[in-house]
Amino acid sequence: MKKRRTSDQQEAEKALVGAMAAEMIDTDMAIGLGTGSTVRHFAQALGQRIRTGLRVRVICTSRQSEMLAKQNDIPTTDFDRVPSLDLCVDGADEVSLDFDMIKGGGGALLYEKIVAAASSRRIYLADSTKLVGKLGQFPLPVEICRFGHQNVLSHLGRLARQCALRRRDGDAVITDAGNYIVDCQFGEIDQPASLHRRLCDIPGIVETGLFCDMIDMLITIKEDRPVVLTSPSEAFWAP
Ligand code: A5P
Repeated sequence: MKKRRTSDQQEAEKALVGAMAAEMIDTDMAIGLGTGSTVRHFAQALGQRIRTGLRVRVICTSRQSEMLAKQNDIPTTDFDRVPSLDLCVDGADEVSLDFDMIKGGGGALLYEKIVAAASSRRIYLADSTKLVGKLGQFPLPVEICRFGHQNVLSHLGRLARQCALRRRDGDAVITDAGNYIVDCQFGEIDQPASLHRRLCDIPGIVETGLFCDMIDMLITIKEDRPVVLTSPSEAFWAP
């Protein structure tokens, strides 16, 4: 059974996986910098290495990650100057035993997926609360175009058990790309890749938070220590 974690323990786990990822960065790498509270720890540890001589450039996946780069003295670049990345480092909302993920809790899923696709290797960081048998407890974020969103919402409403336009302080959240996010409950997701394709067939759906077959390396926590996994056959958590 999954151990209960206090928020302090969860934060400590995020710091451990973030620090381990920062140790894997070699000088002169071009890196995709993910978004979220786990990546914040990675950025802090990377910033420390940069201050002692490491040379890297990052492409950010959100305004929030641009802020992180700035706060930690991490030089940024863009796809005009660096067409492809050596690796990207990002967090996850859920990781299944099959190494599929739900991402987008922070609303950056579109840029996160673009950056992941442009990276030769992808490292994902997950504290132990993110490890699940099958995806679906965390509502699936789906990014949709604002134009005609009413139709897409009713389409999603027919497919999902529940879905809701993401709001903050009463207003619909607008992503860095200018779209809306819909959070969808599908129950347990048996076939994430086919659900992703089905959703992407709906005109107006820009991207889904299903990240399938994208993990090259998962850094997570086993028995209170950070561990590196490279294949679903190494997944150790209970379904
Ligand atoms: C951002 O849109 C997300 O995909 C994050 O990477 C994910 O939500 C993980 O966030 P935390 O590290 O804050 O849990």
